[in-house]
Amino acid sequence: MLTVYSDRHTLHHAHAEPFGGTVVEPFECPQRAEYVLARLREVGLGPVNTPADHGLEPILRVHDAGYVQFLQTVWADWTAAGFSGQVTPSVWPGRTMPFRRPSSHIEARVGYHALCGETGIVEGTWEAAYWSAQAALTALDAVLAGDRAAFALCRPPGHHAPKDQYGGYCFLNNAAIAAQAALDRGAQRVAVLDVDFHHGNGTQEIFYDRSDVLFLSLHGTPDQAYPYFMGWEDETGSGDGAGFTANYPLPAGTPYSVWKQALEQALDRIRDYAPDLLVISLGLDTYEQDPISFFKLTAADYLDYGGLLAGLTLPTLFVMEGGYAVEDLGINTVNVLQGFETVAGGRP
Ligand code: SP5
Ligand code: ZN
Repeated sequence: MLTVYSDRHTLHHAHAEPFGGTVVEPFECPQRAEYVLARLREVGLGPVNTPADHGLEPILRVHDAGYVQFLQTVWADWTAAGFSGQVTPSVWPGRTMPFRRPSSHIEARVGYHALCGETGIVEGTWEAAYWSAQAALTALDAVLAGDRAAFALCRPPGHHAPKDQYGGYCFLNNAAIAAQAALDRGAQRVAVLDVDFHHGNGTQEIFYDRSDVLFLSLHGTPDQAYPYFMGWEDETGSGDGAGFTANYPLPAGTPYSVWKQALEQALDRIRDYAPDLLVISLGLDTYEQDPISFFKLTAADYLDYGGLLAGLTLPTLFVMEGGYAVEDLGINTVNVLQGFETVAGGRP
């Protein structure tokens, strides 16, 4: 299976993350991608290509132009205001404030575009996010050209970003950008299955009122897990999209046996939908040793469910999302891809 990877991800390296009343090293760190890259080379998964530049156009099919401009200029504006460290929101348009007009102050613009406060922005964040999205688009090229599957080793991740907000370590929604690009290039229907531990709120929001993308997410219940305010079972889509969102919230301690039942329900929904393309938002933070999550999957479980995904016999694009047990992230990620290939029968 082809992997697409850009070493420019290292340009995004936040310095600190607020966590449970203290400040810690960011969980979402450059070493994550390095471990995955090392493991897929070790097992000989397949070639590793650098992304081709598809420009801003496919990004702007999903994200607001004003938001993209914000990401491009936020670091310069932050430092011009005399600030340093990393871009950090300190104020939001509160729930009861009537939103009349945007303030042009950098602190206001940051608060306007920030979903939450744990995600730092540094000088190279935009460039890293841009090439992360290009990796998803380039891996999509391979699948549209006939490869059975391809892997976009994206960093930073994307699934928490709706059209004009960043947070949850995400800036550009790589999976959504790829799904939209597939539609723009002739696909009729795309299914996005989000197996990251966290609800894919950004992807859900982007496609919520549309029937050309079926969005499904297995995740920690909003009662107990970030992003807390979304991902309930009764969020099923609206308007034309009614019935085209499916959420499977699961409680703390969920073992693979239970997680797998939810997965099989999701796979049934995908089979009924009969999409032209399957996009997997591949987060490995369902792992039993993940430091910020609470499911109980083991390394062997990743091999198993990779095979179940292949059982759909669909062209499949894997897009890297979360996973913070860094030293085991390579094994777990590549286990999903190898489990897939064992059932799918390798390339193409
Ligand atoms: C892509 C992805 O996996 N993003 C995850 C973002 C999670 N960020 C918030 C984590 C909050 C953890 N709760 C802190 C409790 C401290 N005891
Ligand atoms: Zn996650």
